[in-house]
Amino acid sequence: MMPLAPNWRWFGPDDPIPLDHIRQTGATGIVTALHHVPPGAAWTDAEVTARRDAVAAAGLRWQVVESIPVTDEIKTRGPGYRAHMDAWIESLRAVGRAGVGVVCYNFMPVLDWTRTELEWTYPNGARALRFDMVDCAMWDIHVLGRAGAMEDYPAAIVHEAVERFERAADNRVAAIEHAILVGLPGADRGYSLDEFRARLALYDGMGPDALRSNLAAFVRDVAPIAREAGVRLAIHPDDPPFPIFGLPRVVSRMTDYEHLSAAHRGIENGMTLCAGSLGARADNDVQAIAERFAERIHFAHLRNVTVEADGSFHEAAHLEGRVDMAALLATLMAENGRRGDTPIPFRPDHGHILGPDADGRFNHGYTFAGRLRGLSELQGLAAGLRHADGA
Ligand code: DNO
Repeated sequence: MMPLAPNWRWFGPDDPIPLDHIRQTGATGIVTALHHVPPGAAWTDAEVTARRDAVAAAGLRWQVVESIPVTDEIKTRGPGYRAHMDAWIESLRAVGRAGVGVVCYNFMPVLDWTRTELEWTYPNGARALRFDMVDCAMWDIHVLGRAGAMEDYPAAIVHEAVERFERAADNRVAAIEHAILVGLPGADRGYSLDEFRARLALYDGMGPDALRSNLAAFVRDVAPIAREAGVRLAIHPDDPPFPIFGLPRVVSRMTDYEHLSAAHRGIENGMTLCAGSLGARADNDVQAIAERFAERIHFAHLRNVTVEADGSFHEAAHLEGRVDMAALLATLMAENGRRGDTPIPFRPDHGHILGPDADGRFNHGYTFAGRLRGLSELQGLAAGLRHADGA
């Protein structure tokens, strides 16, 4: 067993949590992106190396790019496709030249990760992110007014959504909309309701097969370039890992990874094992996915999740919830040992809002104390596992 490389996500100079505080957490690597460059535009060598050097000046190393945004133009192969592809590839090459070895990306249509509640009070008084199936259905049916929305949820959820909407205060509905469309960091951008509708229309008539074949084509185009550039690609799973708002989802389950790895066998066609995203569906066995595709895991997001009876879920503390973190860490460290090259970078993914975080200086999901708790627990668990293993 070989230790993983502890990383921390930093949103760049605008992140309220500075690099010198991150360094004190025990993280040695940084996960970041040029968040100020608009999606679809190329990253220049000058900007990439400046960011790398700023991270290095703080005593840390930029190990993972999360993410170079893959635009809807690329995902749909619509107008603008070629220009956005060229830019994506140029950015990939710039990252490779700067010596950053892993690029995380996703293929989720329109929305990046999605929650309906940003500050759900956890039983112990901390606050956590939550996805409420009924709130999602309520907003979809009554506010977005999407054609066919009612058919996309089980009858019991629709029934509850209709009832809840009758009683719901306007500001509660507005808070749900804010959480879905603009509240979360790391997404390429936020949307107004009209912009969101226009984006959804880009996918009109596109089912999972068409999106899957666009993803396969994307991977076949970029993987050989990544290899040449010395970069490993790490696709992030859908979060949540099921279709929402009528949009297809193709990176949610074991079978999706089978299709994906068949598209390009080279190891540079890899994945971000996001335990919390994959864990948010009760029929996903996260451990089985990790074991089956261990050699393709180039980056890990470690966090945990509790799935509720109606399919809603909330973010649990890192060692609680339905993912067996000890088993997962053991698998990743064993894989590290087999590879014997650069250790797999991981980051404590998300954290609760804990005591001192309440001053509000964080991006949702990316608190200081909450993630520090997560990182510390994960590092402690990893040390214990290695001890037990005699390493
Ligand atoms: C959320 C993140 C996502 C992730 C992208 C990767 O916390 O895991 O925003 O960065 O989906 O492209």
